Amino acid sequence: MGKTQHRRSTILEREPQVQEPRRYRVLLVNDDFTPMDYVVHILKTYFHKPHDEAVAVMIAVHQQGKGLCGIFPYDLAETKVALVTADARQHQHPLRCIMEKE
Ligand code: NFA
Repeated sequence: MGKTQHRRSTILEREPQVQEPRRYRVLLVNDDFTPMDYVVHILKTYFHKPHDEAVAVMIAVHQQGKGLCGIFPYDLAETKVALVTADARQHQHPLRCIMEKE
């Protein structure tokens, strides 16, 4: 024989052929003008936070400059950013909502 024998790998041995969908962090960014109560309202309305959690996230954003609202698949993250941004602009607040890869 002499030659090394290669054997085909079975489908179960190969790399998985699918990836988990990427997820995106949606964040609020602090500013000097948006009222605290309005930010709490946003967190309750669009991120389904209970009152105390909404207050805690708002304070974290206020103190640390940014805060996590949630982690979502791309389309949902994009939708949340668009809805929050539209709401803030309608109320003439400069609040920024951004998304970043997890
Ligand atoms: N910093 C804002 C204020 O003092 C409150 C705020 C919190 C704004 C979180 C944006 C995000 N009114």
